[in-house]
Amino acid sequence: MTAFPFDISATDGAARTGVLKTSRGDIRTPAFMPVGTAGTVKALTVDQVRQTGADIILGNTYHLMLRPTAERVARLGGLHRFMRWDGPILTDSGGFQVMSLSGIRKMSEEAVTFQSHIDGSRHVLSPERSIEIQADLLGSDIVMQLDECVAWPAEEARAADGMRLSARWGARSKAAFGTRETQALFGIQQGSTFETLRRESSERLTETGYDGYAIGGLAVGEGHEAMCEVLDYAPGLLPADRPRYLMGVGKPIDLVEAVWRGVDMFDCVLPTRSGRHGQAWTWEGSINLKNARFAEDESPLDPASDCPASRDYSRAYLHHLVKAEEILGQVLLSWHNIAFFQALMAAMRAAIAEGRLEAFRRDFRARHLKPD
Ligand code: PRF
Repeated sequence: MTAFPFDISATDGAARTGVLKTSRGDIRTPAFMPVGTAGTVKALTVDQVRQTGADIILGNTYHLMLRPTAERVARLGGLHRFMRWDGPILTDSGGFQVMSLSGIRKMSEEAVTFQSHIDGSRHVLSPERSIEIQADLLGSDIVMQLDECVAWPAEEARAADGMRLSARWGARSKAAFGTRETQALFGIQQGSTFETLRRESSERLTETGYDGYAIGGLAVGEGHEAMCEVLDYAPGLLPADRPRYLMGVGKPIDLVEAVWRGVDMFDCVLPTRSGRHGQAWTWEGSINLKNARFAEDESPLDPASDCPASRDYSRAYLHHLVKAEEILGQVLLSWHNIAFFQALMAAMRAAIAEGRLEAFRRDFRARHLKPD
């Protein structure tokens, strides 16, 4: 396997900071990956995304295979060239998006069969086809195995079936991926909220052997406390010398609690999606710019930020843009939120390096655990 070098430069309790070195550049960890589902981090140019400090973005097999199709992206030179992002790209394998977005689906040992949410057309996604799309056609740098994310809440027997199918699909994904010089393959731990299943999942993943390990099946409705309970043990079941990636998480408070428990990488639509709905995340918590209390508030979202969206525009102006449903409101709030998430990760990296993550977390909880 490639095994992109992962240099951990400091630890603080279970938390770690370091650099994952890919052929397209370094990823400073803990890292937050903005979501570029359909070949775009919604509302932002890649130059804006880069300016926020993001080292890597995420793309989705499910969306791109349906439109414009993975074959077309390949003919156009791959996803990096197509969308003009020259840094690393991690692609998700498609199984989770099939579950959350598509119409009818059939899950068999061989593959998942689903109907497009766009035009109802029928598609088959197997572990081998997901690898082909991600690694060969899109040209992803970090490829995820196809897995099954069991809906929450789940009976233990159902969660065990999904976890074991995911483990078998992982082994098939690895066989299809083979050995590559400049691309990495990550396995995905499943097992819902059951410690014995998470343990078995980790053992099977470690035996197959991957370049990195994701924690899947969380943030699917169980809530912050239940997720934290799983994160009390789940990261520690995975190899300490490889990156750990918590998929689809989360709110700033989730990121802080997960980093504290040993997670290195994250992705979430929250900063861009909530930005399009008028919500801004700040060091003091989240606010909605629609609120009348901002109508004549001349302060920017964060005067100390070097992001223009955070520093140069008043809350009054943002309030006006959101109320008037102007596109610029969505752009500026998405931009600000991505910049805030990157600033949060940078602050945690510094806190870990200086051995003060516990104090950082205590202060952050005091501001962010209070009701919005
Ligand atoms: N599996 C995959 N992608 C995901 C998840 C998962 O379990 C989640 C769960 N939060 C988000 N994205 N492949």
